[in-house]
Amino acid sequence: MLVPKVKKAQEAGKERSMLVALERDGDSHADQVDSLDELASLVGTAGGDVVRSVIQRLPRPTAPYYIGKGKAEEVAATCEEEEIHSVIFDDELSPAQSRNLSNVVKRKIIDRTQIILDIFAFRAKTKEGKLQIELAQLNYLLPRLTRMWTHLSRQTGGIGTRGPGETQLEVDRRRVQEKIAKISRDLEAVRQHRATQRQGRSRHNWPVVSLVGYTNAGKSTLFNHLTRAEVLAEDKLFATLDPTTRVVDLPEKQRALFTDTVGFIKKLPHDLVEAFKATLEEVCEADLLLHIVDLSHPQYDNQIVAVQEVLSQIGAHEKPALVVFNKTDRVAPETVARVLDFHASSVAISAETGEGIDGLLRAISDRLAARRQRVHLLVPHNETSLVAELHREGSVEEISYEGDEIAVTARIPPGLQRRIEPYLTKG
Ligand SMILES: Nc1nc2c(ncn2[C@@H]2O[C@H](COP(=O)(O)OP(=O)(O)OP(=O)(O)O)[C@@H](O)[C@H]2O)c(=O)[nH]1
Ligand SMILES: [Mg+2]
Repeated sequence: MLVPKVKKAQEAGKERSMLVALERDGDSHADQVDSLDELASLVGTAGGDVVRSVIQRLPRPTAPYYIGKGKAEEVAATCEEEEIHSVIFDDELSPAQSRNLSNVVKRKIIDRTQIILDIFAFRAKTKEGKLQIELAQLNYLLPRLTRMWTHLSRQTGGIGTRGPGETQLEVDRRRVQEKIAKISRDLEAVRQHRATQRQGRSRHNWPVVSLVGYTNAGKSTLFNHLTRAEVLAEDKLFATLDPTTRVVDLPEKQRALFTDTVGFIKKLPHDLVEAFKATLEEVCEADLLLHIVDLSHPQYDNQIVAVQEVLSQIGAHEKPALVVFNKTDRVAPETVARVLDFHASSVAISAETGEGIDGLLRAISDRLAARRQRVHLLVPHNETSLVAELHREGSVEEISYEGDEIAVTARIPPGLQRRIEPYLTKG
């Protein structure tokens, strides 16, 4: 079935692409259309121009051709008529499916995973980001190396080409495997370095708050608003790849480290999640997750589920989380009221206008305060460094100088517990 929503205009110099999705039994048609819209913006971000879009209805994908051979032939004809260069599938294809499809369609066959890998590849800035994406690309490539061999055998063809060809394939495979091993070692070193950095940070005892959410939800915009940092925020998918961390002052004299990181997406390639584990470890180590949701997006509830799925893949689904509905400036107040009612432990903000941010900071502070114990201390005068520490890392509620001692009532983070033990009073 043709989906007319996609614009036909061709932008100069861009690769003309066609999108293909499958609607299985039980899938909602509207969800498929939205998923194709999302794929179209991914393709746009990757530099392609979508000129056609089709949804094929089948009970399930077929093993050899994904959309069935007849449909593949129709796609081939459309490509011929409309001078389409590449056909992009809204799912990850098996190596065999993409080989068979490229034989019938005779165009570049690309899948959702490749598009996402492609975008990550040109977005990655730091050495770590680049290593991670290269690892994911090589893992994706490895089982697909045979495809090149098939092309090669076609060209050279016939008896006798097979032996050397297979040898070449083995060589290629080994090279890729060696490269994968090397990058994995390099990444392990990066991971160690990060762990050391984190230890350094935890010496401050500041809680860590990680911003997570679907790509384009507004994480970087909020992060910039809170920290006055200048992280790239734009209306593109996966604007942020590398994590950034800054200190934020919260009400009740609390401080926390906020981390902005990579956005999630539906069907986030497994290789990518694996490769980005080092980056995502930041999320796993957080004391509190802020799950940023673009409330103005028609699929916001599906996006919440997609984010929760990725969180469980990385083992962070049981972390304390606060749902933050963003972009309230773009939705009706009744909608905001309804979702706040529906989702326990949620707040609504506009990172753009700043509306609701004070409430958000209070909510974060309340959540984190639960981790802090209220203590009464009598500290000798010569322990001024402890008093300074209490000011810096805890929140001092009362302080009075009594003879040789200083009486302090403060809320302290768990890390200070042992340090203050000798001076505890019943209070
Ligand atoms: N109207 C409106 N737009 C917003 C708001 N917050 C963010 N945006 C816009 O949404 C787009 C995406 O914002 P980002 O902050 O880059 O989103 P992100 O979640 O960091 O995205 P990735 O890094 O790609 O995962 C930008 O064009 C922002 O200007 C908001 O509260 N209201
Ligand atoms: Mg961002």
